[in-house]
Amino acid sequence: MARIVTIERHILEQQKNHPNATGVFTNLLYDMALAAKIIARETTRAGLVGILGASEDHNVYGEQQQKLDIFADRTIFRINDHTGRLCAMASEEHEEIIEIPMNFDTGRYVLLYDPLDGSSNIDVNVSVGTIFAIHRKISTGERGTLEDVLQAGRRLVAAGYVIYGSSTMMVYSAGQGVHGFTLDPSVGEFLLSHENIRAPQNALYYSANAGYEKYWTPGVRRYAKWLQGIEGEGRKPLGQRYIGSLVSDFHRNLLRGGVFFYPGDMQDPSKPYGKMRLMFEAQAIGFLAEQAGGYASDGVGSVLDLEPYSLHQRVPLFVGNRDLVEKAEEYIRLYDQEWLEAYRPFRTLKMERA
Ligand code: P6P
Repeated sequence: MARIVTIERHILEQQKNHPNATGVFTNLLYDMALAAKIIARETTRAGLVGILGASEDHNVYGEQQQKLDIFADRTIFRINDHTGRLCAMASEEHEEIIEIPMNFDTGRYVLLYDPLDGSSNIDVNVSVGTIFAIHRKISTGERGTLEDVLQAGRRLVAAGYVIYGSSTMMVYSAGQGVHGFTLDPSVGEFLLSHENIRAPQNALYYSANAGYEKYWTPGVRRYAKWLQGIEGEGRKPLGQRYIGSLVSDFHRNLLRGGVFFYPGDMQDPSKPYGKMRLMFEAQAIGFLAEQAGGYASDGVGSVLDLEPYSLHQRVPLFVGNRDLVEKAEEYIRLYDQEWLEAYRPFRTLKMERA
């Protein structure tokens, strides 16, 4: 009979290699698993409990919040606010960092999360996901600060996502490889289903919103043609798959090999940095990609090396098989000098000291 490995057992087994790791970290990941189960239950019933559809609220980006966004955001907050494991949280749906209520103890970790990424797909029954990232507290005070939250991806302790699709999966890494767990609703447990996921050598897909090709820079346009086998050495074309939900697109490419890209462009030269959120999407996905042998770039270099300057800053994102992502950097170096000059200053902006 195959081993039944829950998330808790897997983390405990992994921690044997990390003598100084504490159970706090295990419990923090377990808290995220509980949040995932609660969100999964609502996501699969969204059409039935009147939770479907947009709410009257809007998030910091001015995007209309879907009711499930708000439910997921509140669920993750309520599961984590009182545990004493965190010194602060940050959510894609909140403009400022989220302090731990004064009546609760604080802890050594910081949790950043996008509660329901791809939420515009909810009403059309397309997979959506939760993305989370965990940093260690670095400030000296009792409670967390912006300094604890705005850390480079290189310093991440762990990251993961939950994908609410044909099944509910939780994929995480604590720095020792990427591991996938599938929810068995009959017992309410995530069970190990994909141990040590590695990006396949041979990629099958590329994911990009070709509807925006008009706005892409010359290098990115040529890169897309290279992926299609039209430009360059005439490689075997990759299939184009784009769901419009980062977690779903990334998950498929992670398992089957491929590259996802959402480039910066010059539609507005003062905003050459694209759409992806560094702190709530790119860092976690980039950490997982690297842990699986892949790579994540903003078109210039690793997104994990970017020193954040603002909680909701956006970055271009090319993520997946390392050779495919490095090819994007090469095309940008060769053909996108104008964009590079517009974007480079954003890579070295410094955090506004709170
Ligand atoms: P577009 C969802 O809003 C999201 O942030 C990602 O999940 C997804 O990859 C991307 O935006 C889709 O953006 O502009 O192609 O609809």
